[in-house]
Amino acid sequence: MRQFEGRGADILAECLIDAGINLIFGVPGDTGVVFYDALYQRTDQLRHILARDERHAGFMADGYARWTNRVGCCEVSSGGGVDFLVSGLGEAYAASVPILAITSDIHRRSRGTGAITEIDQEQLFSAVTKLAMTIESAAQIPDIIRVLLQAATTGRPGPVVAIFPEDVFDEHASVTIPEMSAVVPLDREPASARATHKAAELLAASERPAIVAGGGVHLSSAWPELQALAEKAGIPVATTIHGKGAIAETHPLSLGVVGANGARPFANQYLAEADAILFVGTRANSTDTNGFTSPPREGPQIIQIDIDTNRAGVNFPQSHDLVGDAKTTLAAIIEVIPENRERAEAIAAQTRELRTAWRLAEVEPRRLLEADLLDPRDIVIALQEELPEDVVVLAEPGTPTPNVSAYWECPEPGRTVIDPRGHGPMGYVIPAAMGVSLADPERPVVGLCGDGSFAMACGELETANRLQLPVLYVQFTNNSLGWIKMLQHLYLGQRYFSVDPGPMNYVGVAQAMGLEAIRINDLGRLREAVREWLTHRRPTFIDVPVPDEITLAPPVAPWQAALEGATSRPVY
Ligand SMILES: Cc1ncc(C[n+]2csc(CCOP(=O)(O)OP(=O)(O)O)c2C)c(N)n1
Ligand SMILES: [Mg+2]
Repeated sequence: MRQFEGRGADILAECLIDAGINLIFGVPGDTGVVFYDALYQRTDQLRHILARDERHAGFMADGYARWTNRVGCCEVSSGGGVDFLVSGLGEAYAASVPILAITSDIHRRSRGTGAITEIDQEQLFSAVTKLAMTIESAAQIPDIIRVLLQAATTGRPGPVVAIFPEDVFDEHASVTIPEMSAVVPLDREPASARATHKAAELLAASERPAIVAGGGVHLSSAWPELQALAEKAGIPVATTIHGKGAIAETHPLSLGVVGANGARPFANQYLAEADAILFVGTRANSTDTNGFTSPPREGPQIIQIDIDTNRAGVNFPQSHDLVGDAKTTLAAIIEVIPENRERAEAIAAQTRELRTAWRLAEVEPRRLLEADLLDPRDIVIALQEELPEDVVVLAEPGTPTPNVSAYWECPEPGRTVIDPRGHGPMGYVIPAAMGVSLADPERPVVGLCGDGSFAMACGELETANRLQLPVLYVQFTNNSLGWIKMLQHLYLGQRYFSVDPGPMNYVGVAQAMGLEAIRINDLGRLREAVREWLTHRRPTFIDVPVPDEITLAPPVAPWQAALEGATSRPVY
């Protein structure tokens, strides 16, 4: 708690500093220039990262927040800026990522005049934020920022917006700045003791139990508790894509990713046959459960831990719900659940066998129709073999997501694979990888992209070059919106429509943005290029030609079923 006197813009900057925020991703605009002046005077405490597009400023803050479990901060201006930022927050909202967005707005005197950039920002942001508040006087700034940070970091985290009419930035005030925090989670309330005991009883009584861990385990840093429960009670752990890495995927009790996108078939099968499932910190939606078959809605005993009352049990209405933080609730279950080392050993042996058999089947080279294309599976495996264990990998929708989910194996618990599965927005990885890299500059960061996504985000590569960020982008190039083409292929009689844009000189574009860029269609050469990159860590782009999904189906469970004769299109 401290006193401060100055312009609204200075008060805001001081609040951010007190909350421990030291990076802001943004794009300047007319209504925000006074805030930029406040930032200009504080560059030693608050670093502003100039993005080239407001969507990307949102995605950078999102990547930063997923990696650090702290609030990511972005700022944009009225009109075009806020319109674009909506696209940068939708993913974060759906994926429970804490972001504080600061927006400027027209002068209060101009309201209703049809001023250029005028729009109702609270309404605009209402579908992509937990809370959007307009600040009507400089004196209110500290309290409102504190409330917004609290909203972003408690319960199910998410984006919040502070909207500043430009004259509030100019207004002088003398304020008390209260204590505030930008760390997630702010509270760690466990579920009730009664609900916890019942969950422990149900799990102990089951014969074929399983845990499905989601992104909530990462948000709550519940990795040690998850592993300890699995080991004590003998329960194998699958994860959703957002939960990937919640337990080390090399752990004997790990089943890897489950669901409709990137699951190992044995994981889906295990979940389909389990008699008790503990969901932890996951929406447990159709994609996470392979269309509610792994596990099915009817039959097994479902237990669901979620911090959000509105989430626990929604998709499995007969579930036993535990409303609480993942870490403390798992710890409470561990306290009361009986030890079952015998079951742990038996399941570990079985899981090891399934995993080994699957791995062996997957090392067979697959015949590709065109000789100079690489198999996305082999690219992912080669990258993992060449990259150090502490690398963070980001995966774009399209080819990267199912291949990384299935073939990348997180060696340690933690959110080292970041995959935007809230909405799956194309164009996320190029900027989000920069957010991770800026949060942790020593760490190697690798973004796996698609060519369709590249077209949406390539302008941002200039930022990676300007800041000389140690990011390696590897693009799976099929010159197609391959994912959608595959849907037309499987379910719409191969009537391909508007899915084949013209090819682009991707390497040329990346070079023009200042990156080292190269096209590689040989696995050995790719390995060499990765090793080279590790020695210099300059921003680099590698364009790798791959077959599209219709030629070589990725591990997407409903597609594999369709190829074997199933006719119904998956419903999200
Ligand atoms: C912003 C946005 N628009 C549309 C979609 C729908 N969509 C999902 S995957 C995909 C194609 C992606 O193409 P590309 O990046 O080249 O990946 P590929 O499937 O070819 O590997 C599209 C259009 C989306 N996910 N995001
Ligand atoms: Mg493509």
